Amino acid sequence: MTANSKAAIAERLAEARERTLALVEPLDDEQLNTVYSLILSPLAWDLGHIANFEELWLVQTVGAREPMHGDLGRFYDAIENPRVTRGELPILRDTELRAYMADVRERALDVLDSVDLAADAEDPLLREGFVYEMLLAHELQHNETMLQLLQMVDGYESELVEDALAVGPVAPGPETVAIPAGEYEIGARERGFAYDNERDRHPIELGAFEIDRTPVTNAAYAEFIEDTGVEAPMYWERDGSAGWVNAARGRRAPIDPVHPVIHVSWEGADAFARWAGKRLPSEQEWEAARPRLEGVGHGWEWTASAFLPYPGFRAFPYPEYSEPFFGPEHMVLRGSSWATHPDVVRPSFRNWDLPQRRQIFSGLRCARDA
Ligand code: AVJ
Ligand code: FE
Repeated sequence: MTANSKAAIAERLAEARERTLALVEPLDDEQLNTVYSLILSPLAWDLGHIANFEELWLVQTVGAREPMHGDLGRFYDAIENPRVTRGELPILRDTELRAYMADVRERALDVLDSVDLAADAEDPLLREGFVYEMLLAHELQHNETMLQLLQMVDGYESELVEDALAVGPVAPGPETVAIPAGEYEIGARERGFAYDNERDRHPIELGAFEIDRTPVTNAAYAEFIEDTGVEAPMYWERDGSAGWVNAARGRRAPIDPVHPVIHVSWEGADAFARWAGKRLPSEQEWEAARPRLEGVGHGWEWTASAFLPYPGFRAFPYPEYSEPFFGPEHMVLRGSSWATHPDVVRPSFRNWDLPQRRQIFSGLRCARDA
């Protein structure tokens, strides 16, 4: 790799950090330390965790340097510290937190100067800049987690949120696309950054199925709720007699009937699909159909698939990203949401969460056997 691409990496790291800091810019230190939800971290934890993850990989692992704050890292370990405990931890806060983020970045850029990122580099972490891609993805993914929390902050306003939420309506047109039975390739290709859970790319057999060209809209979900009494999406509140408003960020904004529904649990998504006489697609069906789907990108889409390893799965570079979550208790979401940075999005990307969760920007589309 050339000096040019090192410059490109440094530039992208700077852009991700700008985005992270822009998200919290409207908040004061007290708000950063507030526990708004027991299923989400206080923002100060996310910020320190982003920097600590960077120190761990780009400074300690790649640069062979000692940690700057002794064993501080154990408080930012996501597995050791479940979200419900994160408000109480002796993590960095306020001025110290900001200084740590800046110091880590300075060291990481210093190390970047001296590493070999060639395609034939000896260390697989460095080959084609893998570890830097991982770092970027990690910070940008935490931006989305932060945006989940920011929906709970009354009065939170940000241009970034306004712009990203300004989606068009779900386009009218033919309702479903037919996908023929056959063999399809699933998973990430050999080259390019992907997480361990997206490999190995492998063939699968699918029966013929139909999948909705567009995701389920707010109007359709509202009709389903009225008909069944199923729990409304998170942040929906009754508006007078019949309608609903969206109370995210402490505001009461109209819900646009033609926009894709979000903040739906897997349980709600699955119930909707059955109510509509259909079912959720499997994640393999979703990936096979991906080139023919519209409306992808406003909300993650729940699938019928539990989060399981692909054949030949090997944890890389650290087991805690995927392995502890494999099993029937986590369901896969595909696509991306308005809060997902484009650099995180690819057809093979697998997201997951517990089936009752609604704080994520999650909707659905339906499928059925042909
Ligand atoms: C892929 C969104 C489920 O937030 O738990 C961030 C991403 N992993 N740091 C999560 C992640 C480690 C992960 N999800
Ligand atoms: Fe993380």
